[in-house]
Amino acid sequence: MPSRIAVIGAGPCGLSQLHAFAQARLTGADIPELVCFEKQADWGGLWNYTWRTGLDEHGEPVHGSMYRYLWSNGPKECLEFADYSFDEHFGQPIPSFPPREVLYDYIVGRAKKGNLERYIRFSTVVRYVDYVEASDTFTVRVKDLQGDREYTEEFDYVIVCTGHFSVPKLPVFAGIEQFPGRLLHSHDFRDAREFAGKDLLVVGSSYSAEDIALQTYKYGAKSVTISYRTAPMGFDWPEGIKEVPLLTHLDGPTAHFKDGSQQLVDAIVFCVGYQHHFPFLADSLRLKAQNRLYPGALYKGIFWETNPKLMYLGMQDQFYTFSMFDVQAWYARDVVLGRIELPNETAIAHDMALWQQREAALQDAFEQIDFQKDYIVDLAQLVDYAPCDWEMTTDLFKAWEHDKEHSILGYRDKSFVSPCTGTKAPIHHTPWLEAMDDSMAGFLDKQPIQA
Ligand code: FAD
Ligand code: NA7
Repeated sequence: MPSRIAVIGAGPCGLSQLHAFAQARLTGADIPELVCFEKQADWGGLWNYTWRTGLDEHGEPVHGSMYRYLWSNGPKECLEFADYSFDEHFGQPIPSFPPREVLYDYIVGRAKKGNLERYIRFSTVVRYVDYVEASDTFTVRVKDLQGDREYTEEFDYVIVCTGHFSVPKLPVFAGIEQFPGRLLHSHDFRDAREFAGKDLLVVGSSYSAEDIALQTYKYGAKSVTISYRTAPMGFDWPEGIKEVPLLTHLDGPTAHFKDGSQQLVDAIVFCVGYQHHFPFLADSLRLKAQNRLYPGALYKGIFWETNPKLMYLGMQDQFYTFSMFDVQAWYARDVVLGRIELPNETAIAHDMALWQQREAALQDAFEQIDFQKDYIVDLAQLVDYAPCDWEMTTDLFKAWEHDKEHSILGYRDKSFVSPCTGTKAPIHHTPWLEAMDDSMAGFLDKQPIQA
């Protein structure tokens, strides 16, 4: 039995991992000592909203990338914890697309129920992790930010749960230094109202570009121009939002695009994605990955190929989130507890190659959804995570994709059935486009409409 595990980060993944061990303990298993290091003063990861950008109160890079008025961009039924339903947490059925604070409350609710804070050292940033071959352990150097003190401890396993949507990618475009307006990455976007009355350029064509375009439209931007690199999102955008090819250069406030068109803009939000960035890991342990469904070098999407005592959770591009993190956490736990044995190196390499080949052949979002579901089922079948109708979740995701094609402004007004409880969600009392109040009280207090 190994004695100590370091879990780095108390966001959704870190909390899933602590919860998985705590559940095994409740059923009589001997579990190792768990120490979770969390650099923020509170848990919940990205869902723990901060108004700060740049550096935090300790001079550390701000982790948060979420913004005011953020509503879930997928149905909550697809991320529901199979062992802690929304019905249990809120005591009433709630609509399918909640605002951030509601999801934060839900994540934290299960952690509080399990008394998980006993494992967490808050305001403690991990500075460096290295592997010591002689002792087959990891040294973990951390800084207690409140106490202004560094120290090092040894662990038998390290589980990295630090997320990968916090460190921006930032391409350079000619003329950017002379651009007279506001320039920012989506990581630093906090409040759509800042862009009311402005002509905005959004660079990128994925979830951040889509949602920041919608948010700024909703809160009064004069126009939103979305510039894509590979392909437009192609939604039926309302008047005031348009898609154009890639930005080539800026000439003062004028943005020029690949098709020769141009647009006068007041501000630019670069929604060009994030880096998998782990400055606290020794080179030999550090995952280098793009935002993919099956990042290389991780067996089962979790275990560092050359040293499986190092694990990573949640490093995938994500359709599924909280429930996928749970299944990963259960699997990682069961390997640590010796309930699942890892195969030999050849079998590991073969398995990873099969998944990577399959990912490379995926044609569209529908196939990607099936791929991620199959990945989860591959893990779930070997662990005792609460039953979940995974096939049903893919149907929900596909319906959601169609809803977005049908109405990009209206998809959040739809209602879904929970694959965990069978509860049909009511519809929010106010259509998303008119719902300016994103508080939990505002969301829960008024009666929803029965679907
Ligand atoms: P995070 O939530 O990023 O948590 C990582 C934690 O690690 C943080 O608490 C951080 O402080 C801590 N940490 C980092 N470095 C260190 C260190 N060196 N030492 C100690 N602690 C450290 N998902 C959905 O399901 N629905 C949505 O609507 C949705 N919207 C999103 C919107 C935005 C703008 C973004 C960026 C993401 C969104 N996501 C959404 C996806 C999101 O990635 C997941 O929901 C989830 O937060 C991932 O959890 P995580 O634990 O992997 O990472
Ligand atoms: P994603 O999903 O990784 O998407 C990044 C986007 O940025 C994608 O459209 C890329 O275009 C585009 N990109 C990347 N580099 C460039 C350059 N150099 N020029 C132009 N466009 C570029 O990140 P998101 O922030 O949208 O989403 C991350 C999470 O946040 C997600 O889980 C959401 O729920 C919220 P490409 O298609 O590759 O050409």
